Amino acid sequence: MRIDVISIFPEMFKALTCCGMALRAIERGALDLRLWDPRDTTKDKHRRIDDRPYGGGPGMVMLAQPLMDTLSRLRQDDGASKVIYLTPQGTRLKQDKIRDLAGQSRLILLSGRYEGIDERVIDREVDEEISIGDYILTGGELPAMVLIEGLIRYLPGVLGNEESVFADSFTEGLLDWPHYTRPVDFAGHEVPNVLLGGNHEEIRRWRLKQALGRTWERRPDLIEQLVLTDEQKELLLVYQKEHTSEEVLR
Ligand code: 4FN
Repeated sequence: MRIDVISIFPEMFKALTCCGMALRAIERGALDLRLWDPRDTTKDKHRRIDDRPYGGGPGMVMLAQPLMDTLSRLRQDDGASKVIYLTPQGTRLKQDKIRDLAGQSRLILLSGRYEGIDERVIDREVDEEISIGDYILTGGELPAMVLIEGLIRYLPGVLGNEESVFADSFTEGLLDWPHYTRPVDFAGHEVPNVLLGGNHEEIRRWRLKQALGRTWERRPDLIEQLVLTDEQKELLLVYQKEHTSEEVLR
């Protein structure tokens, strides 16, 4: 997958590519990440990429010209790529959107600064507006990195891909179950016995029950979106009985 990112701070993306799975994806040729600085297309001697907003008010707006010129420059070898602007006005990013976008061979991501970009760039060039959540940020670079990070695990040949992406369907849409590793006794806190017994069916049911129960407790909105199997309904009911106090039951 080729991803072109337009940002006035291309160096921020070193945080993504210095290490970890994104680096591995690049090394294996599964990810071709290219950064484009709109400042490189400016024509004035001050290399301006922003100006004051029409209508007045605080802050600055990113100029249309450097963004449009950057887009036409990076599009020279292909005009069929989806352009995504990371913005608080966008649709909230969810896993199913990431999965869909992973099917594209190429993406163009646009990260804003200041108060955002000239609306005419959005009107003319942007195909999708995506937001990673409701909080104030100083730029769209981290949101772009969040999206790229989310895409990594769907790229072919990136480790963990074949097994962990598709095989964990029995807990799809659920929060994780609790994880434990050595030692069995950590400062008096022990690992649940079921995980030490080696009964794989019992372990599978315990994990599924924990995943369901924790999702029900912490993210009821996620549970509501699911169609539970008979086994999942049964296990959730057991969890709810175990975790509901006598007081609430009365
Ligand atoms: N943010 C809000 C309301 C008004 C402005 C902002 C805000 C960076 C260029 C956009 C923020 C959050 C999630 C991009 C926030 C995102 C951004 C994102 C983002 C500089 C203009 C700005 C009501 C959401 C709190 C600054 C709410 N996902 N403006 O943060 O780019 O993608």
